[in-house]
Amino acid sequence: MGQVRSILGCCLAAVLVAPCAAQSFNVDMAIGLGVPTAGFPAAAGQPGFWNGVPNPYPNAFALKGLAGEATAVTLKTTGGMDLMLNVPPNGSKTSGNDQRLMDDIWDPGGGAPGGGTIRLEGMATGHYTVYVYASAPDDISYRTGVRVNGSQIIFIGGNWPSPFSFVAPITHAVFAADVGSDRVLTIEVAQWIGYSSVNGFQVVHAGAFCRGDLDGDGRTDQSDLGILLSAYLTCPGDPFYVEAAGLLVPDDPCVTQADLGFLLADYPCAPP
Ligand SMILES: [Ca+2]
Ligand SMILES: [Ca+2]
Ligand SMILES: [Ca+2]
Repeated sequence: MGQVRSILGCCLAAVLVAPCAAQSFNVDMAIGLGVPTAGFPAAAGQPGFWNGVPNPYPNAFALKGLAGEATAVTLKTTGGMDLMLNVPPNGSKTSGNDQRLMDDIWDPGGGAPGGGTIRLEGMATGHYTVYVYASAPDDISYRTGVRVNGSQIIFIGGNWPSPFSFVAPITHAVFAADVGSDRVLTIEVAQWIGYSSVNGFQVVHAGAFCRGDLDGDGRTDQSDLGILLSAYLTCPGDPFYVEAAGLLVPDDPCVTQADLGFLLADYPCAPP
């Protein structure tokens, strides 16, 4: 089907109440065949709002979180174009939300073999698990070689199961990625066989670097200690109570010596 393609050619100011909400995203690259509905968990098992991104998108696309809420995270893609490929041999096996995610793709090379980059800026620092769907609906021989934040390249593609289900590395691959103080996550199409295809991705927050961070700036420092001390020995309902401080150690909601000890054990902490 190569011919077909050649023709088609957070938290910052804080609210001293809770740490930065964990940042997780569902993103559908290409919207020609629609965008999955919010109940769709895909391979990550992460239901929630799906962002639909038309490509290329060189400006800042504002990503929404799983609850459909606005976030400070933006997405940019390099050149190429979107294709609708609800065609054999793979695309004919999907329908519904599977088809909305998998059968319309971003071809970063624009119809010619090529690579490209998805760049997320403004991410919260921390550990993430990233599910990248990069499998051609129109040819089982194509492979898309993906890496995330400089990881090893994984080649994705092949013969989709029938009835359709998600199987790595045929439909997607799973990457572990750390977002450091530059707050950037990049998903790069680094190599390819035939043509490259990107269907979408899911970003799953897998933990903070600094567990004593109370103001959401990614670090555990004097500011967080100050927040805890100002709420020290308070309980829910007390004037200066801070829930996040009381729940550092979730044994009871009051801000106790256990919470102070937990914070001090993480003090000071900064992302790499
Ligand atoms: Ca889509
Ligand atoms: Ca289909
Ligand atoms: Ca902090």
